[in-house]
Amino acid sequence: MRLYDNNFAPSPRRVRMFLAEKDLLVTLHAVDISTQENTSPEFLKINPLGELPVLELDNGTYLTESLAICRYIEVLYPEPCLMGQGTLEKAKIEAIALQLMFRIYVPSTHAFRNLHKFWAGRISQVIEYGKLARDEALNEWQRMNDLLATQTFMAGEHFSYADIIAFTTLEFGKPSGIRVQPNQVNLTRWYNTVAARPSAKA
Ligand SMILES: N[C@@H](CCC(=O)N[C@@H](CS)C(=O)NCC(=O)O)C(=O)O
Repeated sequence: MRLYDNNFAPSPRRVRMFLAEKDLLVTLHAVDISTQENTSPEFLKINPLGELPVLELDNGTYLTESLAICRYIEVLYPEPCLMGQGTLEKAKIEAIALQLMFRIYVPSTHAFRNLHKFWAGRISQVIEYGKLARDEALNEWQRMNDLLATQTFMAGEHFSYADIIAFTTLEFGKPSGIRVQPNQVNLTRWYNTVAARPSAKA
């Protein structure tokens, strides 16, 4: 298997962290977003959306979407379990994963694209929209801080894929000013716990 990857982007990092938790090594193929290698004709043949990550299987099939890639890996390599044991736990992890993706990750990408200098000159930035998106993400992190008052991890008492989404999203948000606030003690405790895992370096 080969992962089309980018060191700075959160979606490929989700997959790298997932693989690291499973202790799986795959060949990494770096694709440079800053030079728009991801929109080159060669890469668009691999993923017409021009997005990373892409997992190339040994039979030449290309899998896109980090969630789909992780689910594929989870089925092939079920241990350690990252997407839940049993119907209820699976559903709870999926619910939090979707909330994190839509309510925090998406606004974080809007904040990054509209506020960060990386995108200046590459796209038209709307600063006010970026600030609104940043505030939306910050409000949701407060909600997550409240949730973590009564549970160890994002989806309950076990580390899961939801924690991988949350951790990579939080790290991604930092350059856009989306950070854990000093009074968010539960989120701080959770962040330090996840950051101490070897997979956090992936
Ligand atoms: N829903 C997709 C999102 C993929 C995505 O947005 N990838 C970003 C990097 S995090 C990308 O390739 N962006 C290319 C660009 O912005 O030009 C997934 O989870 O895999």
